Amino acid sequence: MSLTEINFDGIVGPSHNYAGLSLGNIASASHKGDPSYPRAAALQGLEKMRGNLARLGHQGFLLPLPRPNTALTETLAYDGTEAAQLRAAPWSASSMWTANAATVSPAPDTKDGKCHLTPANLVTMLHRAQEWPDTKRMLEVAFGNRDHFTVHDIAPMTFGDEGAANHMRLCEGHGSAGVEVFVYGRPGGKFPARQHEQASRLVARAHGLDPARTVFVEQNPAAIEAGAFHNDVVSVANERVLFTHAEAFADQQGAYDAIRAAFPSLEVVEVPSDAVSIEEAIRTYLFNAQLVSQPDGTMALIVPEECRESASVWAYCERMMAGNGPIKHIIPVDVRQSMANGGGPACLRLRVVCDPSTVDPRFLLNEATADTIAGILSHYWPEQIDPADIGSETLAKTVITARAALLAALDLAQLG
Ligand code: SUG
Repeated sequence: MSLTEINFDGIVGPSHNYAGLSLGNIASASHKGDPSYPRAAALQGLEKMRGNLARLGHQGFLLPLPRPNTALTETLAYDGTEAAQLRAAPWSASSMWTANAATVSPAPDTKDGKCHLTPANLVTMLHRAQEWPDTKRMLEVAFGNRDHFTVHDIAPMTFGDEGAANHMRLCEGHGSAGVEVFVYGRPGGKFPARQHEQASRLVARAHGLDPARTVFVEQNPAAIEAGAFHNDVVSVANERVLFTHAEAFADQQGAYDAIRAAFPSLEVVEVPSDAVSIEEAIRTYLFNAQLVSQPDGTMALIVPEECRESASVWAYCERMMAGNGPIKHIIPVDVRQSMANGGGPACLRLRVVCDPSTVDPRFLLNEATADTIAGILSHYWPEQIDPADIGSETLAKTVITARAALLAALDLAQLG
């Protein structure tokens, strides 16, 4: 068995739009009402996938979910008195951010030696709470090999769970036993704390993690108030390295100490606030990056283009590349359409450490599949959606036809 990390990116759905649905997500709020460009958005995501396929040798993808969600539309019983945001929820393409699809514990970390996945209930936001039934169904197909994977039920709805966006794994190498770090927020602040401690603890138990190799850390309430609605907006980990803003955790030193007690070779790369303010980190998504181990053994940080345009962030990046730290390469990518809704490179991917031969091959990307997907996106994805189009019959038909064409092309019509 050769275990490797595969990034499963969400293909941006044909209904991608800016409805300002996520309270506490500054980009989502500030782009509310803008026209969106679903075709460009999906092609940007596909380019990121192609780059990582070439760089890392493996790349997976997950499909857009069925939209508009007719069951949710019926439940919401529109009569014209409802708020516009309620009308937009069934149209959201938010499943593109697959870091929120599930929490994943790879086989070396679990009691039964299988890779465990718990779909996130995403209960805090209506437009996201509709995702899990279809996400679960898709995960059960992609990771349907029961000798190697277990797909769990969601955590009970009273405990908010937002999946891998609040979960980090430290390890000597992806295939060796890791220490899993769950980051939760304490409710009561200006913005919702979307990951509840009880959900994190429940997922860790369900996955059969060793308590001695599991750490629970509280997010800094001030970071949530500044717009870090998920921990992956302010820190990211890979192998021995934790790349984090100095204001990510409620007790920063306490968090390092707790992780180091379970994982002594932890290497912290902390970005001080006087080099990059928490606001600038959130605006540019420096930490919503993919920190990846390249085949030559070096680590690369795949950041949004916005980082290169920020004087303080890019100055820090240049110093980091020139220094002796573990992060040697910084690779900017253009995911602006996703960024405008608060989703950077890390939001767009779900990391799964597994043997690629155990995954349903229909979810693995190669150049030929990428060309097929590009052809469908270019032909069927709407070029532009204006806020007034949301709810229209014509747009509904376009979106439904586009997704069906993608599923047929990928031999995944069973998820229709
Ligand atoms: O849940 N945006 C997403 C962004 C998710 C980012 N994911 C991670 N950090 N891993 C969210 O807030 C915006 C939708 C809208 O406004 O229409 C949205 O849902």
